[in-house]
Amino acid sequence: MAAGRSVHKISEELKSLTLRGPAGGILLDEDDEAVRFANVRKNDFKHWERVRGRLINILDGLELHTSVFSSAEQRRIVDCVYDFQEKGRKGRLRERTYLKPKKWMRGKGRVTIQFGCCYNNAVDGNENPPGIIRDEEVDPIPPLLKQMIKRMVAWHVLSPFCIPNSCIVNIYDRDDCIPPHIDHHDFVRPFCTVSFLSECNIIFGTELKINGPGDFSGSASIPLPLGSVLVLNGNGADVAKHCVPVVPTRRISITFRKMDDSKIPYDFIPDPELQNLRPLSLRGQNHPNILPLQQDQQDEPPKNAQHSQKVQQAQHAQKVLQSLAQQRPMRLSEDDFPPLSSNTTVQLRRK
Ligand SMILES: O=C(O)CCC(=O)C(=O)O
Repeated sequence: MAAGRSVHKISEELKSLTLRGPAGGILLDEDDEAVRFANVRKNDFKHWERVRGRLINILDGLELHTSVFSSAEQRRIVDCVYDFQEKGRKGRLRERTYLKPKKWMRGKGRVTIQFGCCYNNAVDGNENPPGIIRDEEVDPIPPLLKQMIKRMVAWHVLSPFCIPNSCIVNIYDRDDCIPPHIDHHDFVRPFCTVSFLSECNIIFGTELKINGPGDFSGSASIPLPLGSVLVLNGNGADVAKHCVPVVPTRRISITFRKMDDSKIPYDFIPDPELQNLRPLSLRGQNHPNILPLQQDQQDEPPKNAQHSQKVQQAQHAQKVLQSLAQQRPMRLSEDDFPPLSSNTTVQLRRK
């Protein structure tokens, strides 16, 4: 019973992050959140290219965090995206929130739904240059997508110093793509993209080749697992271009970005729910998901198999979180100095 209280305490604490909709419905799962947080994996990437005579890791600053959103959460988010899409089709979203390509053809583009700001890819009919259109309003970030932001900050995926205040949903149907680009500097770094429905590769390189409509190639390729978050920063955001070539089956991604303060739309109202978000503490002692169970709690025989499994999961979470908290910079290995001609992407695992 006492050990049960400890597990209960963990989930109570994590309820401060409870992910509820405006009507009180649970949007994202909170069960076993300590265990799930402990199971998030972070990969860094290396791919060396010569840029202006210097050999550099063009993927420096990229991080892929896997298992951030569970299958059930992904389903809820995708359903919510379909609702937006339906509303957009029926003209029920604010103008320019929902955009679709003028003509459907292979490699022509994709449906996008933008929240927080109206971003212009290319010079538009009103002669607005590419970038945020400050005097145009779109719908604000909806509750479920705000919950995603809270989760990513709480789980150390996004920095509390760079909390997104805009996002763009990309709905790729078969043969849709996103062409090679570097994200506009009206958005600050880092920013991130979350993947749903089908896995695809995102291609990076200082030079990306356009072989045909939606057919792009580059020197580095990173598979994006479902429910994962790719954080783009440093060279990975600003030296390498990136693109997603035509996809064979439907895929959805949501890109979250913080606007540069000087580019924020004139009528933008900061969302109070997204202010002062804090990551879960990793510093032992004062956070219940890394507090060791009391001795008497550990010794008490488990009441039943399910209960004992919960206790084991909590202990596992405590151990993983403790080791995360104690992490030292990684030691250099041969992987840090790949052969100069290497064109493979080396993935480093923290754990
Ligand atoms: O769909 C993706 O994963 C990439 C999206 C992207 O590059 C963007 O929204 O700028």
